[in-house]
Amino acid sequence: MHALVIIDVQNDFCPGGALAVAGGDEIVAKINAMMADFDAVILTQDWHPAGHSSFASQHDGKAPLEMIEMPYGPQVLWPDHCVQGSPGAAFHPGLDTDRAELIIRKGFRAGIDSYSAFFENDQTTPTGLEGYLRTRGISRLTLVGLATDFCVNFSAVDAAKLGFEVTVHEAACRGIDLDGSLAAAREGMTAAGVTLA
Ligand code: VGL
Ligand code: ZN
Repeated sequence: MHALVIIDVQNDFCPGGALAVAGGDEIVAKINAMMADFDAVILTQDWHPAGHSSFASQHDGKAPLEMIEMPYGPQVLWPDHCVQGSPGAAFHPGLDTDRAELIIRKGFRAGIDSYSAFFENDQTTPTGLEGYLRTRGISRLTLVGLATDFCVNFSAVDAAKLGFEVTVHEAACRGIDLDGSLAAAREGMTAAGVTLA
């Protein structure tokens, strides 16, 4: 069983959104066209409470894209984005969400961010996706979506570590590229055994 896992194709990560990824909307039609080729389609949705600890607005004197030290390690600070129930947290209106059999939400705990669809940024708190995939007999994953160097990257590396056969379809991803993070993500994914297609 081979699943298409569509990472965070949400308004806030598309042009005009709070944390816009360049060309984020360009991948929507491609992703829709890919869906028919998979046994299962799964969506992830970045889903933060207002005042989330990853928002620069919650840290005096800090600006978006600066780093802080959290109890679980270093954390990039972001503009307020993907607040639960807000238009920015909604999926891009062009995305065909009807085909999705699961929507996994992440980043909903105020004190911890979650880039990966499998584990929060402490790298131990599970989202439950692993159990869902295993109990459905899904062993192969193709990942697409936003952003290549953050949520796609962390999801792909965790999936590979868990023993899934993972491909990232880069033409259906777009990255943020913060201080070389895109090149580092490609290297990290390759080292983890992820196939970049
Ligand atoms: C993401 C930064 C903050 C992502 C989510 O989806 O890549 N990036 N929250
Ligand atoms: Zn987020």
